[in-house]
Amino acid sequence: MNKVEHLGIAVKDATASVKLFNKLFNTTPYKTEPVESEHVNTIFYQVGPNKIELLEATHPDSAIAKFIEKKGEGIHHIAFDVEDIHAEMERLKSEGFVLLNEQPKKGADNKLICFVHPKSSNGVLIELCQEIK
Ligand code: CMX
Repeated sequence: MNKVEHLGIAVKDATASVKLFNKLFNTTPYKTEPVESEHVNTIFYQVGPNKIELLEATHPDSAIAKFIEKKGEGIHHIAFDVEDIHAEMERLKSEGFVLLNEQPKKGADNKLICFVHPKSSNGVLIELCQEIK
C-alpha cells in the first residue's frame, strides 16, 4: 500500500456540510460526483497534500444512511492508494481479510476501488484505490 489517498466523512446534508467545510478548510470542493451504484453523492476537497471526501446518502438503503443512523455523522473510511488493486486484493484475502467484492468496482474520482469489511480490520472501514490511467 502507498499513501493515504483520502479520508471519507459521512454527512447528513451535503449543502450544510459544504458550507461548514468551506470555512474549516478555507477552500471550496474541486469536484462533486454521484456514484449511482452506491447510492451516494461524493464531494472532494484538496487540503494541502490531502484529499477529503464527503459522502451523502441519496437513498435510505445506502451504506452511508445506515452508518449515520447507527453511529452519527463522522469519519467513515480511510482510503489507501495502491499500484495494483488486484494484487493487493489477493494479498489481503490470503491474509484473512474480508473483501466486500470479488472484483474492483468503479468508484468516484477516477478510481478502481474495493472495501475491506470493518469487522475484519479492527472496526475500521478500509478502501483500496487504484487510479484509472
Ligand atoms: N466503519 C466501521 N464500522 C462500520 C462502518 C464503518 N464505516 N459501517 C458499518 N460498520 C459496522 C456496523 O456498525 C455493523 O457493526 P455491528 O455488527 O457491530 O452492529 C457492521 O459494520 C455491519 O454493518 P452493516 O451496515 O450492518 O452492514 P454490512 O455488513 O452489509 O456493510 C459496510 C458494512 C461497512 C461494509 C458497508 O456498509 C459500507 O460502508 N460499504 C462501503 C460503501 C461506501 O462507502 N461507498 C461509497 C463509495 C464512494 C467512492 O467511490 O469513494
